[in-house]
Amino acid sequence: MILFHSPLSPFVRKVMVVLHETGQLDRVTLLPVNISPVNGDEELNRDNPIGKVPALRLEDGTVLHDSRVICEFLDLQHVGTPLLPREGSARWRRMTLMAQADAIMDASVSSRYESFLRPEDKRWDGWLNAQSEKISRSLANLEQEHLAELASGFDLAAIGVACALGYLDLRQPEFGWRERQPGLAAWYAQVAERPSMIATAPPA
Ligand code: 99T
Repeated sequence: MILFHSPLSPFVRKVMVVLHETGQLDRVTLLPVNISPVNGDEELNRDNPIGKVPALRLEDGTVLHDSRVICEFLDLQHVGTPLLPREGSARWRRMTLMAQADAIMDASVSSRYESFLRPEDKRWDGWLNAQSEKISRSLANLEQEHLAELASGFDLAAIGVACALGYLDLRQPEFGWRERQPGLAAWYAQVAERPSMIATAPPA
């Protein structure tokens, strides 16, 4: 299989962590893409019309996107403990946490594009503040409501949250999330030591 890859993308990182955690790394060849929302990649656009990474091209040419679809696909391809409950209310709770982790990444990526890519005279502080508030509310909610769930296993939801926090460290270190959410920080300090997280850490 071929994975359209960028080492800085937290969405790609989720997929890479799942490949590590489920022992499927050798099934995938990485295809590096220099990704920007205003300067797409032709081959990627052909496979994923929305032009975003990650996308996974299977052996038969079928292309899967986005990251949540790919992670769930990979979770059905190994014989170890599933990384997402297959049924029941736990499945929907974990999927909602996965979605929340992705939404933190979306808000942070939006901030990155607004503050880095958009021409300086067109930048909008109100937009940046709103993204920060989304992230703050989500992190506070994770700390107050979901820490025990996160600590119960490194599944797709926990992988998503870990990759979202890693991305905040990469792109918004000034956000200072650890001071605001010490419980989440303690949890993250532990999971960041996992070989899958170390191997997929974005280059400094
Ligand atoms: O927006 C674009 O055209 C290009 N952006 C991307 O490909 C980003 C890379 S993270 N990917 C996504 O936004 C994927 C989101 C999708 N819902 C998923 O796969 O889950 C770039 C981070 C950075 O450069 O800082």
